[in-house]
Amino acid sequence: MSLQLYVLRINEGREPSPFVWRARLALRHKGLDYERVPIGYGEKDRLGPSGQGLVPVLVDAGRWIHDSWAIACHLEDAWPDRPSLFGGEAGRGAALFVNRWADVEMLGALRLLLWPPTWDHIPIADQPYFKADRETKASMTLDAMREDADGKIARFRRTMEPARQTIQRQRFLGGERPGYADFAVLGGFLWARSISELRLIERDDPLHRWRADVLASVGDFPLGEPGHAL
Ligand SMILES: N[C@@H](CCC(=O)N[C@@H](CS)C(=O)NCC(=O)O)C(=O)O
Repeated sequence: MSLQLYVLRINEGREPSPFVWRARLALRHKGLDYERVPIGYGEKDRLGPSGQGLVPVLVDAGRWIHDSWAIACHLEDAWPDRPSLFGGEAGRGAALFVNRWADVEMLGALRLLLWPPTWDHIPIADQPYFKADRETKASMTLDAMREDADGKIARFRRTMEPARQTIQRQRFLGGERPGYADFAVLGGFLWARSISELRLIERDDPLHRWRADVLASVGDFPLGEPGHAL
């Protein structure tokens, strides 16, 4: 078996992409060994064979697969005997909804909070690209994004309410076992952890218990120090 995962790596070995974290958690859940291939923002031409320029990209025996959801589906279909990411077809459908909710609502609330500190940790040569790209996407400057951090954290905490209510009734987002719905959401927290020491959730938030349980489920997962992913 030969698996390679292309990941985004910035200063001090930080890996900020929430989508890459999803893929790493899924590979770990499946118990699959793989090689991580780090690239910088200026090296996306190395993803050429995938036909696009975003990470994560998984290369499985010469086949290039891009998009974190497509990677999760590939892992589930190619290794059906390993621990399931979805727990069946109905679970796959529900996990897709959670994945899209996390893309739109959760990451939507996190972007304005996390793009500025991500920029702080990007090699100087790549900063102009990142600044122009993210400022266009957000229709505001990175400096403007830095304003009202408390308001943005409050919005993020409200956004997490459906997840909070779910894990107060069951152990994981998909039920009693961890799975891809959990990894899709945890990816956002691991992005935050990789580039900041922001307290995204309050000390007594039930999401702490859930986060710890998801991480425990993947065993000895290399996270590094707070503020330093790996
Ligand atoms: N829908 C894609 C999104 C992938 C994506 O946006 N990746 C970002 C990293 S977070 C990226 O590669 N960005 C490169 C860039 O902005 O130039 C997925 O789920 O994998």
